[in-house]
Amino acid sequence: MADLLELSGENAFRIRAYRNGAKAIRDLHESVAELIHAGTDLTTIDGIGSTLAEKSAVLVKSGNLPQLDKLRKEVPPTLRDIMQVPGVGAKKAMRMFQELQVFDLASLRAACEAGQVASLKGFGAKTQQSILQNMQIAEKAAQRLTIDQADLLVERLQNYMTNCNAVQRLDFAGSYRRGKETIGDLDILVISDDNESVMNHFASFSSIQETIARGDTKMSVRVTDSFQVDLRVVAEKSWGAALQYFTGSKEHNVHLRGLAKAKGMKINEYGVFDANDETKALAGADEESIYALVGMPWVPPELREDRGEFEAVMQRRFQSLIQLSNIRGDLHMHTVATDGENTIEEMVAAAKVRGLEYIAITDHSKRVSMARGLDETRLLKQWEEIDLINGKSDGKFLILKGVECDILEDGRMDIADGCLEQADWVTASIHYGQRQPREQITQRILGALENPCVHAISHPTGRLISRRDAYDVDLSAVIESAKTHGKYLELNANPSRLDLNDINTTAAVAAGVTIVINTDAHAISNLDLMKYGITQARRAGVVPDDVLNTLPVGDLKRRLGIGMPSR
Ligand code: DGT
Ligand code: CA
Ligand code: CA
Ligand code: ZN
Repeated sequence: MADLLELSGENAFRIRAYRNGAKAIRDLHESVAELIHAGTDLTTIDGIGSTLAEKSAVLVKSGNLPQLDKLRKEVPPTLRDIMQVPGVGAKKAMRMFQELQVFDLASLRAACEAGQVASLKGFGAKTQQSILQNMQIAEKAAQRLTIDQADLLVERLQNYMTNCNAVQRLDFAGSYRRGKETIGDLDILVISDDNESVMNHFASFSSIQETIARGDTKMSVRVTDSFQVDLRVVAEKSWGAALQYFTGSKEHNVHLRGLAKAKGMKINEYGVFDANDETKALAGADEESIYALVGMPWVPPELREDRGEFEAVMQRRFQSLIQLSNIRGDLHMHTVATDGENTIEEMVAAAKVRGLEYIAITDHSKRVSMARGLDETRLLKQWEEIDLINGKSDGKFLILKGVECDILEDGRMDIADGCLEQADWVTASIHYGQRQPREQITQRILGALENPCVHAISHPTGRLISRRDAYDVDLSAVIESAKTHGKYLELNANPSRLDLNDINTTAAVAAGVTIVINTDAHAISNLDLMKYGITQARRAGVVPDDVLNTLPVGDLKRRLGIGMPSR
């Protein structure tokens, strides 16, 4: 509302009142909606006057605010993105809207490239040039890093920061610690009694482009490609409280603070305090004691999303969430026969180095012609080769004869059943016809699940993180059918897929479906992507028993009927 008021030329005093009010509500230690429902007088909160209190109540109770709706009609809300471009304020944004119909970043770029902005009175070629340059910053800042991209930066920062003698302890909090699939900014937390030295050291990190803000205990910078990194320095006695607070999520913290309040305590980033005597710290040095005070076990960061972690049922899983060391095999990977970079033998050697007991070779089927997908003849030949390699081994490692078989646009399987029957492991995928209507895509996947030759569905929703949405599929029908037919659903560990996602994985496991976590490796180094699948599985509350490839090789053979005469 403040942004829209500013765009519409409202006076500065009123705009500031809304900005201050928004900040006051954002910083509250409880949900403003709950306060309003409980009949609390919001004007007792610093920064909220009677007008704001009244409007907040209307917004919370009815779900909308007439004044806001009216403003949204007068001023396109996307103008706010334009205001984020350094050097473009509300006045410039509004003039470009009125005179050039520029209403978002894309139309701003087009207007600049057509030279229209330069010809506006009071703008000129120089302004237009600087807008174009600064736009890239605004566009990139809006992007989130995938978890593997974040890891590259984390590793460099970790090495660099631990070189500073004043740093006693360091950890990464925020969405990174929660293992979210994308990261908006990095939050570094440091223990030190010499804030100045830590911040000076941080300021000299080679990739820093700009310092956004610097205070006594915190500092925000932009590094290469406009990514933001926040640093906070805390005292040892507040470490746990700060780590807990800055790990979030905000929703988790709001819930936790509510529980503390009901027990007469107050939690903030410095510690847990007696609500009646805030000089009395009850805990703060470690996270465990904070959770213990509200009567709950320590919550693994991956689960801190206020999606059930406060319930006893979920808490029983906390102690036994899946870990990378539980994984015994990998049932989806490619070789030089199609679009992989390594041979079967090379994949086997790399898998052994990583402590695996079995892998499935699942090259593409012929429909994926770009990857030189295998037809029946080439598949059978590859399986003969696998038999040979298995025959020569000491029996401790098993290669499953597999295939990633396309589900064709018309629902048929790309490989004939007579051939599929001879495989140890068939995982079915959709790569073509992803834009078909919901009904059709769902039927294709259900058809594959009903085929007795098929064991699993790979990357079941087809999404590519930040690049392509999931296809339109009735996933509950897929989960139900997988359960009925005893089939497996994949959690593809590739950080640009992570498909199933956390929420869908929870749904599959809750329905009693066993999942399989695979790397879909196209090169030996990709076998290391398994850890991202594990993180996503932990976010879904998954324990080893929920996952097929935690089984030792003997159990896996029995489960899949490998080497049994009847198959
Ligand atoms: P991101 O960076 O968008 O991927 O997500 P987060 O969760 O890392 O969010 P971020 O970096 O804004 O803040 C880190 C954590 O700090 C967040 O999860 C909870 C806490 N936090 C930050 N700002 C606030 C705030 O204004 N109010 C509350 N209650 N918590 C906050
Ligand atoms: Ca963050
Ligand atoms: Ca942050
Ligand atoms: Zn694949």
